[in-house]
Amino acid sequence: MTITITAFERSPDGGKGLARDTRVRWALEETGQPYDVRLVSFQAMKEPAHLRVHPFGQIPTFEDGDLALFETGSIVFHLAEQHAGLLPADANARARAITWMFAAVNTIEPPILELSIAKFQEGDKPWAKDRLPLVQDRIRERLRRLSARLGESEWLDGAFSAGDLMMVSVLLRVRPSGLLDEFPTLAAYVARGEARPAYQRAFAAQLAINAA
Ligand SMILES: N[C@@H](CCC(=O)N[C@@H](CS)C(=O)NCC(=O)O)C(=O)O
Repeated sequence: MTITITAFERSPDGGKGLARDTRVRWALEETGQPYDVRLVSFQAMKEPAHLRVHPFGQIPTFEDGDLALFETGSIVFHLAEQHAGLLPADANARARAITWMFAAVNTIEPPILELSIAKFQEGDKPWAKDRLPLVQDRIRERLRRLSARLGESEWLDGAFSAGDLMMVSVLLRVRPSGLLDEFPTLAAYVARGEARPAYQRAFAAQLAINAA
């Protein structure tokens, strides 16, 4: 049975790898799992067939036999549990890597998401100009502390793990704002993630669809 994920028929970023199917593709590549992709339009995502798999009408989804999942954190965690390469064998190290996965989606990603909402969905509101710097500062505060924790280390906790995969993926989404480059330690960390052959394959696969 082949794994099938969903991705945008046309990603709003035009193939810069910021749509969240990229992190799932990356995990599939790191763990050596072949997969198919079902492309969906914005309209199809809100129709019953897709809503049966993704209750919020979003991408990506993951289907493998009779298992259907949504939420990238859960999908990457599932892959990391099923296959070698993304979680350490030592129980404590494994728990710490999982903690970083949660930190990525629960602590770092929310203010980054807030920034795109402030810019693209609420940019025309009368209070938008006052709100933007507040959101940017909330991101800076998170990045400052993450950068301090990473320090001179290559990855967040020992060898590359699903925690790094999720963290790098989340940080990539803030790079277009210029905020990531204010933290050279984190910019270099993200570049290390992007240099991994598995990331490159994932990136190229989503680009091929969007450039077509
Ligand atoms: N927390 C979800 C977020 C999923 C998400 O926001 N997906 C975006 C694409 S990156 C989407 O489908 N946006 C279209 C929409 O919400 O209508 C996850 O990590 O899987």
